[in-house]
Amino acid sequence: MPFAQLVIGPPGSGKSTYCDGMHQLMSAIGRKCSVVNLDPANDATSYPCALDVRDLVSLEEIMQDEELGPNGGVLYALEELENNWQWLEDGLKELKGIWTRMCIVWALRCTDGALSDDYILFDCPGQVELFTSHDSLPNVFFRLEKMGYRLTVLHLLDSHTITRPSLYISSLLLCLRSMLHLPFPVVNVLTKIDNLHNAGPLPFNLDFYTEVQDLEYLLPHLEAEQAISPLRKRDSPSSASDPDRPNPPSESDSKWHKLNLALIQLIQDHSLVGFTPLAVEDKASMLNLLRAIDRASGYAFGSEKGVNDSVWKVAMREGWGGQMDVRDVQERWIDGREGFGEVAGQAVQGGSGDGMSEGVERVGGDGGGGDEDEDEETEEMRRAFEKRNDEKGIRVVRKG
Ligand SMILES: Nc1nc2c(ncn2[C@@H]2O[C@H](COP(=O)(O)OP(=O)(O)OP(=O)(O)O)[C@@H](O)[C@H]2O)c(=O)[nH]1
Ligand SMILES: [Mg+2]
Repeated sequence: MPFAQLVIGPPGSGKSTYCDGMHQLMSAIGRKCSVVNLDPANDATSYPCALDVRDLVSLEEIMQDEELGPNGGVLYALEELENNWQWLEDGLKELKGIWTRMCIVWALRCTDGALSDDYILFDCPGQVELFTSHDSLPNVFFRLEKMGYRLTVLHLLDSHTITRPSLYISSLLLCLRSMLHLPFPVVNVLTKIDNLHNAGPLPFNLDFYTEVQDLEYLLPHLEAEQAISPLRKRDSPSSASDPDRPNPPSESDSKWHKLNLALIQLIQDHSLVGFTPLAVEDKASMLNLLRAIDRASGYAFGSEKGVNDSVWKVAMREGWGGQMDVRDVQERWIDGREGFGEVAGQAVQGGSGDGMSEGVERVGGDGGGGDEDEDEETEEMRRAFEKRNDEKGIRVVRKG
């Protein structure tokens, strides 16, 4: 059965970098995978691009011919893609043909004849309209589903959003809106978790933000933020004499309070949103996310289980990838912020990659139901995996 990840998220949330990192990880664990670029504004991809929407449409030409700005141009380009669906369908079939021929060469059996082992990562544009209100992207996704792909939406959000209560609430609402617009299994991800060491101290631990529970505790922080907002001050006559003085409660404050409360209750009552944290260069973090995606997509329960798979794929299916406790993430990336700075620096500069191998040890230690359950075979796989990953770490191209 073919699988696909639809990688969406606001501009700059890390979609292309993630596709690069996930492509490297999947290649390292022996899962055949291709990346398709659906972002016409992506003028340089750091991953090997199996299919590129820019071969179908040119954003520059659209902007010139239709007299559109970059945002309108991207929406127009996606409409072009929808109207030229055959281009994408043919490209994917051709890709599958290439894989099948490679399978034969590698003497691996592709038994179901169709799009058997296909696994595609779709790197999508960041315009929020595309995944909250515009029709073209969902229509393309529905057609992929018709082709037989098992789809999972990967909604990436920069972890910077948790540093401000209002930003966090609006990101949660964005997740709900995109879930309404794209009715597929979804995994919400807080990216660049390694950057959180630059933010000031947070009022709550990371699990508060990833599990999205007890949001009423956020209410005082949200209201404190709103009380010092220039917008609210301008509305309040009492602050005219002293612009730095927080406003006393007014009628408009009580309206804000009711709105905040209603939003928090809406999010919490449905318990539909949660986040997986991610630092893209950290293998433990990537493996943890891949396991979450495998559960959401059904890959973990695949019908071909174990028949044609490499040891790496079986290991992932069996849960060897390990689960990363969000408290470990907190300890490593947020509480241990000073120590991390040096490790991250080495990894980014292409140094020894200590940060990554440390992560892999943690996964190995916690994974697959505990050390006592690990039999000799799994232990051997782990050693080989670590050796392989020492040779092939995740090295993404950092723009920033
Ligand atoms: N520190 C850190 N930086 C990251 C991580 N992931 C991505 N970045 C950086 O975030 C910036 C934006 O990443 P992109 O992958 O271009 O983001 P995008 O979502 O594809 O952006 P658009 O295509 O413009 O919507 C780049 O400078 C990346 O290097 C991460 O895990 N940690
Ligand atoms: Mg991109």
